[in-house]
Amino acid sequence: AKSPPQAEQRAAAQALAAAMPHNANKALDFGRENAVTPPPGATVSSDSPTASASTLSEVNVSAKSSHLDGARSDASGQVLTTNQGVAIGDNQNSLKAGLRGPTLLEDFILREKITHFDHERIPERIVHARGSAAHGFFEAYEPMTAFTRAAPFQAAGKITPVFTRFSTVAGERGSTDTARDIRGFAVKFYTDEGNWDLVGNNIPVFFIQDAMKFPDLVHAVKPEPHHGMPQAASAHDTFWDFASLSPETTHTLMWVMSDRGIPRSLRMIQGFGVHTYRLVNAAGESHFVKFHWTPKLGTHSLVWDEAVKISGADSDFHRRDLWEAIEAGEYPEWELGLQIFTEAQAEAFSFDVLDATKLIPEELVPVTPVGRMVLNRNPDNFFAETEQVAFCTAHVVPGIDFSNDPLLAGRMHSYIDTQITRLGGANFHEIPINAPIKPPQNNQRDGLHRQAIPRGRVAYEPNSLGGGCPFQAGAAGFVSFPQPLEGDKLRGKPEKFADHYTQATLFYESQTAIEKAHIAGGFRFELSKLTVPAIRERMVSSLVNVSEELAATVAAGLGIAVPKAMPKALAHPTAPEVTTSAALSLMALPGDGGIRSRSVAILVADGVDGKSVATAQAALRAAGAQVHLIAPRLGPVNPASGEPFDATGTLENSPPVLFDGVVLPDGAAGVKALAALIEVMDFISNQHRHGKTLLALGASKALIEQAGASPTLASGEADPGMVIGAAAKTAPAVADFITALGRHRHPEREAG
Ligand code: HDE
Repeated sequence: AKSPPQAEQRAAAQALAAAMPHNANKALDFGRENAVTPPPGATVSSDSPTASASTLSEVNVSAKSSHLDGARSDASGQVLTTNQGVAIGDNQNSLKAGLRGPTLLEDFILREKITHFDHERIPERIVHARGSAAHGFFEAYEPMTAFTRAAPFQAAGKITPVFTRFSTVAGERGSTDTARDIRGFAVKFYTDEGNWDLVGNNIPVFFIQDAMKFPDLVHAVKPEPHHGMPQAASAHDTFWDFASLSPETTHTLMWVMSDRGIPRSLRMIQGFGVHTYRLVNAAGESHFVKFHWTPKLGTHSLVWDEAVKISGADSDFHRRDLWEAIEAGEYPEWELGLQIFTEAQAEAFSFDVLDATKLIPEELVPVTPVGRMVLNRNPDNFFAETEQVAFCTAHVVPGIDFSNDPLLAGRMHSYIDTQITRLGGANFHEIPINAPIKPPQNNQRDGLHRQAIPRGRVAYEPNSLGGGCPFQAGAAGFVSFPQPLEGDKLRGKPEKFADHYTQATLFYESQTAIEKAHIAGGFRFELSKLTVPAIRERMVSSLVNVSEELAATVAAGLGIAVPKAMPKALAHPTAPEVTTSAALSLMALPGDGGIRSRSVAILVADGVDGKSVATAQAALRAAGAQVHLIAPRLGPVNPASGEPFDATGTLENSPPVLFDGVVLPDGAAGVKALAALIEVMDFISNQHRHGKTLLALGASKALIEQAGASPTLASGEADPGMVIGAAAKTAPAVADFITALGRHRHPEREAG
């Protein structure tokens, strides 16, 4: 039973949680001392089309959030019970005949507890098993009524709650976050007119053109079936065997081998709907559309050596980054943009818009920004929300419709079908995270785990006994776009689908020199892992059709001669409209040059100059970075003068790959202590090697020298990512460091 003090405690805890929608302690790590917002006054409901809130965290009180309230359970102040609600007296000991005697079958409390435990696991997703998700909202900039009647786009400022899940594709549920892979980017919009799922990826094209090939693709990339290796990796024979025999994969291979395959953060990836969809307006007119999500923080990636080491240091690297940023009130944000085009435009393109291995260069159809998505609330429970959320491309609302893309067609079937096994029956739409805001009304009945209790004796339509209810909505409901069709029933592909290389070349030629080098490095690494040389050679012969330069670089890295070009399926493809497109480079979206939410280590030991630590820490926090004081051991650090301060991490538990930059403070004694440690040398040389930003203050310049990290580039120019500050000039040096860190990385170092 609830005692009054417990009830009071609970009320106080709830009031506190409402007053501080994000975690104030975490916010401090991100330099947000003053960012705690007052308790929200107004609530935002899906019924108020132009709802506005004065802070982003207020929008947390969204229609979906309150809709989920009924399903939330909170144990504070409550007594422990069985699943039947019976209070449990002793949760430590099973029921026995004598203290040393046998345990009794009668012990229903033990049996219930163990039985439930035995059934805790559900099948993981066949692909995209590893994922991380958050709640948030979509806000439309302007009404898009000329193009679509879809609820989220009907008014400027209109708020629609969303739940967004990011994922890797190949790895199992517990696999590492920084594997080289595509990232899933799936958004569930809880619109006023039902749920709309935009189930996309961080790469705008896909490996294959027809759903018929999907099981083969997935079987090829998953761990090889005889020995179950490798985990979360495409660097093995079966994947490249399939890929090299299916040249339609080439364009997407280029993207995955680029730095897009190893993002720095899920908050720094683009998202794409991939397929051509349709927008349909209230008059029933249709336009084709491609969906683009653009991250406010810009697009940033890891380098391969770093990604590999992060896998060991923190295999939850992306999940933790997303969670902690949201906890701190550092809400990630994306702009939604649309490429809208007509059927006539599509006819004229050199490629087929129904082919998911092709993109539409922005030079042909610009991306129109239409709204923003902010993720501002972490899930309450990983399993209930992130694991049980069920996306499906067929979940659309009036105003959104499909194209004839044959890959999309297969997805329409697959997603619902797979949930029936994964979530144990046809009623998965009733799981709170999947339920639309307006409760569904229809005559579907029964099935495993049914939650709703439909009333009355009518479960059919048409009916008179139920007054004809629920009744059809007619034109107000979903009406499929009446696209005229013609043609014979047959298996095959349109001709332009056979052009497998033009856009792979477009992508490669649109990259900067350093990105091209990384693409070659990606292919070199993956192909070097193969045990069958013929597959290696076949793949390189395909790359010759993309770029002779690329094929030659990869071949040299593999120690083989450049093979003859693979014969093309289409000898004379239509000439492309553009041969380079700036938007295809990761450099096209550098972000705002700020360092908000970047992670910086200050290496400290007894005897460092406390003032230089404090100055750097304060300036970095003021700029929004997370600052970590990394020492040889935990506990207090005694600076040369002034008060001791606590280390927040150790050289052992916080390796260099977890940080975007490092600060080495002044202080002769401290520098001497750090100089004696191999971990410090390793820290500096890894940061240097991975293109990170380094700051050496005063005496610590010696550490940089000892670690062999040169302040000059091979070209003889000063390294823009290496800031050496003279003693007593800490503040300007830290300011330079902050500017340099805003570049994210200094790849020019790789030239030598
Ligand atoms: Fe998926 N995909 N897919 N896919 N996909 C699944 O659905 C499938 C494709 C994507 O966070 C599965 O619920 C087929 C393209 C994401 O829960 C499954 C084909 C794109 C997610 C499935 C494709 C995607 C999935 C596995 C080719 C980018 C994770 C579990 C015809 C536009 C969603 C599940 C989440 C998940 C089938 C191709 C994105 C088996 C048959 C192209 C982001 O149904």
